[in-house]
Amino acid sequence: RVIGLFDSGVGGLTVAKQILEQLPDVRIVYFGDTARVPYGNRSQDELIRFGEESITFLIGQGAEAIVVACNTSSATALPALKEKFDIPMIGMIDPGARLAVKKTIAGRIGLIATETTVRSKAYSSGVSRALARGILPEDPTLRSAWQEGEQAITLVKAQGCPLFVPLIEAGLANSLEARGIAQTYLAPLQSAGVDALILGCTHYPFLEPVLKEILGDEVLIIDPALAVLEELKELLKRMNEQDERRFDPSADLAMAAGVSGKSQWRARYYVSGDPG
Ligand code: DGN
Repeated sequence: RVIGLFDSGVGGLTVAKQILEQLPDVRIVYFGDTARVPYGNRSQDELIRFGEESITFLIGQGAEAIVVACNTSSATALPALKEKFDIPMIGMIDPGARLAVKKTIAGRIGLIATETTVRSKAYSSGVSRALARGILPEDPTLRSAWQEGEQAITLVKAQGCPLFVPLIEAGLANSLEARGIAQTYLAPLQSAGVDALILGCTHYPFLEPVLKEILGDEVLIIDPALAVLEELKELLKRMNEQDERRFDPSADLAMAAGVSGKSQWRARYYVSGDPG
């Protein structure tokens, strides 16, 4: 399978890394829009247009599904992009929000992201959607407190971090400057008592060592890429099942030719020459 990923720059590579490590059979085509980075303050129209261009390029490279490996694009452009292209598409927000709901132990979720992602309130809506869909925290105490209405699970603080992406793109993720700026950005989240912090920008895992050092063990860092990976596994399963179903009309022929099971599936390509 060929999966297409795009981001404003190197950020989406943190998502690509998870996929490459966990799904060895998947091929990745990656587009980093380094000519137009950062996306953090782009308008919705621009982000939709950039997304369309990236996806068109990736499809041209053989992509069969797309991971929008940019939270800013996912937060603002995903519905429009899904509408425009007839190809399976996974964004960062809903998987990330679901993971945060599962992992929080105090129900106090925090977010760091680009200004655009913060302004969109996409993660707050994502957390509400996850809860409405019946996703529950894994922590038993919080789970029962929430079910009995004694404890809320919400995004209590969202912090825009406009200086992070330029620092990371400049290769300064481990610099003293990055550390100082991270301290400033994280202080309001620490004051708000967040126990789980969503890295709401795919660039931020590059800063994880610095963030961990500042936050200590009190705050769990949530990388939405891990949840995207799980969603991608599900999608690949569905795509494979669909392919097997599509083979059905020729199944008799295949049986007559003496092939079955997996070999039948491969035979589809041989017989029809039509992979789609
Ligand atoms: N990596 C992108 C994201 O996840 O939002 C954004 C980066 C940017 O260009 N500001």
